[in-house]
Amino acid sequence: MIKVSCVNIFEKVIIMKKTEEKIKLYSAWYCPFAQRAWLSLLVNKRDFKYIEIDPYNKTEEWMRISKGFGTAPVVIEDETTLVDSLDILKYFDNPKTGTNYSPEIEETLSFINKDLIPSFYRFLKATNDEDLKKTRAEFTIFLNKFSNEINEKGQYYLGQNFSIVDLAFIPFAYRIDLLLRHYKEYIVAKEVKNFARYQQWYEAIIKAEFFKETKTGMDNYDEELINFYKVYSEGGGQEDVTKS
Ligand SMILES: N[C@@H](CCC(=O)N[C@@H](CS)C(=O)NCC(=O)O)C(=O)O
Repeated sequence: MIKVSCVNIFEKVIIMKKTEEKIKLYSAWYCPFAQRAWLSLLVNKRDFKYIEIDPYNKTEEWMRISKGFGTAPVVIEDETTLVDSLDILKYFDNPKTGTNYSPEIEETLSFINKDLIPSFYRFLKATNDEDLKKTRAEFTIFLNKFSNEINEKGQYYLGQNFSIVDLAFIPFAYRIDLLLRHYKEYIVAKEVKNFARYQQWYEAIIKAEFFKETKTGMDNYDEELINFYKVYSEGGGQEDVTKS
């Protein structure tokens, strides 16, 4: 298995990124939470400087930048520091240029963050037969719930309006397709009842230029993601992601 060092990845990422200093995005190339923030900046057409960091390396500087949280993403604009990806999505939300937020979607965001995403990680990390069966069934219920609630009157979750919900879930939907297929032989098309609807939503976003830009310019992005998450597929990796 080829293991590309962080330095190589870092160089590639730095070359392709914008250099406007006003907004700084501290990101880790593999991180789905950071990808949310990155997508939001692109979709809402904000200039920013991308800074690749290793959030697991708790240097003094990183802990100072991240206000003691030590997690990616972090976004800084002037005096404002944001350390949570959903807060970042809301902060840059701009219905005129990109995303759309309304308080009515809070319940959906909470479902995505507290049910759907932790259940994805539980399934990815499951190793014994009993856990695999249980986590797979639970995850499939949640994924079907998301799919069933995609509005039929447009290509996005809310229908015609591109929204924060689309950005909140798409980095995970991408990893679900890639990683669960690779590590758990889980094929979304076979598990989601309303798959045509789900696929239409999924492809509308992953084929968009802004999504492609967040794939870091690495030719072997998918392969690198698969390598990065190997330890998760064996039950390791970050622990709190499985908790609601
Ligand atoms: N609630 C945070 C979670 C972010 C998160 O867990 N990021 C991971 C990388 S994907 C991280 O920085 N982990 C470092 C650590 O847990 O020490 C958000 O939504 O922004």
